[in-house]
Amino acid sequence: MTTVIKNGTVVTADLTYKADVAVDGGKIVEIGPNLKGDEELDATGCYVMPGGIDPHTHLEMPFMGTYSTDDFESGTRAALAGGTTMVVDFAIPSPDGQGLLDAIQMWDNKSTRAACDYSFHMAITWWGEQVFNEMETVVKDRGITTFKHFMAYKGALMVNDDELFASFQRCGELGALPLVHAENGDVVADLQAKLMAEGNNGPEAHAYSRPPAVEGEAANRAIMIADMAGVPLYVVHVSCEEAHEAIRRARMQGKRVYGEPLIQHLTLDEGEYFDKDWDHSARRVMSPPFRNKQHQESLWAGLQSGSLSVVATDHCAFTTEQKRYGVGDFTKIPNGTGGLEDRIPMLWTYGVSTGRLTPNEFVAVTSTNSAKILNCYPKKGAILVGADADIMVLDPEKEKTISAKTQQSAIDYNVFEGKHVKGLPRYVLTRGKVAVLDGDMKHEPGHGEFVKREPVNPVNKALSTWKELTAPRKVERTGIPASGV
Ligand code: DUC
Ligand code: ZN
Ligand code: ZN
Ligand code: ZN
Repeated sequence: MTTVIKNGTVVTADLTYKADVAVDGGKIVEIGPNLKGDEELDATGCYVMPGGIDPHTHLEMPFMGTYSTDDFESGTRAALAGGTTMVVDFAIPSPDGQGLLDAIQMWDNKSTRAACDYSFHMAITWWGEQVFNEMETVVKDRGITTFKHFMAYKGALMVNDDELFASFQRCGELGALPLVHAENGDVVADLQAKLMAEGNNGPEAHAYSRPPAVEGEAANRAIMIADMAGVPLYVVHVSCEEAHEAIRRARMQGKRVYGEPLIQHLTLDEGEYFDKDWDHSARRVMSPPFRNKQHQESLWAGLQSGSLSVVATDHCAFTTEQKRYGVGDFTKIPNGTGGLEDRIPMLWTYGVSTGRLTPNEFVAVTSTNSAKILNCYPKKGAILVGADADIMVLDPEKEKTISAKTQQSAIDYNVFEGKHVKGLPRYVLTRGKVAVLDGDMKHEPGHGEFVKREPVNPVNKALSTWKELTAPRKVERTGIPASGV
């Protein structure tokens, strides 16, 4: 059966043109004028775009004494409702020595009810020979080519510099890409203890315990360690100028470093933590925390200029009841916010409608760039014959006010509550299956498939160090030089 999306304007990361798009067997089979199909979807006045890819989610994640409430079923339902057709979640081994393959098995079990396609990043939460060896199987047999490292969450998920350097080098050998959660976990732990000792136990103290310098220091450190290991680097949830500045500088030096801001940091600021009731602030506790307006401007500038590459959500949704585990001790508030359903309409409203981003740039940062960096392009992130028919038809005139009452997520609030958005999906197709039809959910739990990825990444070095790389110097120690040096 052929489905044709008719009369729309195709918008990709680099082109805008009028065409119909025909879909069959889960793939795009034809793009052109006046196509005929068994089923026709009218896209008059709409943009036909690659479905969104969210490169950073935590569905049913065991974390801080509980599990994030949106699982692969409600999480991918929320994704599809908001025009996202692929999520990349994190398989996280328990740091007490769980094997990588064991953890993947757990995430395989969690993801059976996914309604859209998905892939995994692998987290490195401890280091040893078993991890070193299993990384090869993870890359070659499981098609997981990205490894995440937490530089924060001391005593839990955090890894130290020796472990970072060892793992980054292993990534280099395997053609894999390391990711970092860049925050200095030692400094955070110390600031948390001081704030608690002073009686600052409310959610606003969460923001004070993780200032921008904590993030900037870790981003710089990770970039330098990646350079020494000769691997590219992907910095997740870049929230502030200090981390962005490190990424910008690295890229200017020829290093392949990618930065990922979140829709939350782009559109919500630190005011959410102050002079608000406990529940309001605690619901917005995530790491890194929301920042002030200057940091937000830095992130928007990065998307415009290309120094930041993709927009994600870090979707990690906890109910109000779960957030209340931290009453009297902000360090026990489960860290995380939702955003899967809202990322695309929020970015369109605050990014494209304001003139900050062009529609093509919007497609690049919501979909195509992730597919390229994570190496699943053009299966994903493309409107091309042969690509998976993951398609979002965006109606720029359709509007709504975001509310927990109408959301797909399983939690009881929404951090964007009350925001008016204009630019919503009219249709969403996941591998050819219509999952959203004029606002009605037609998704099918279990339809989602795992997306395998191939290793590819090139050696990464600052331009200034390429010489050493191509012609290693052998230093002969023949005594003290007669002059100079
Ligand atoms: N930050 C969060 O807020 N939640 C999940 C993990 C993380 O790093
Ligand atoms: Zn993180
Ligand atoms: Zn995360
Ligand atoms: Zn199906």
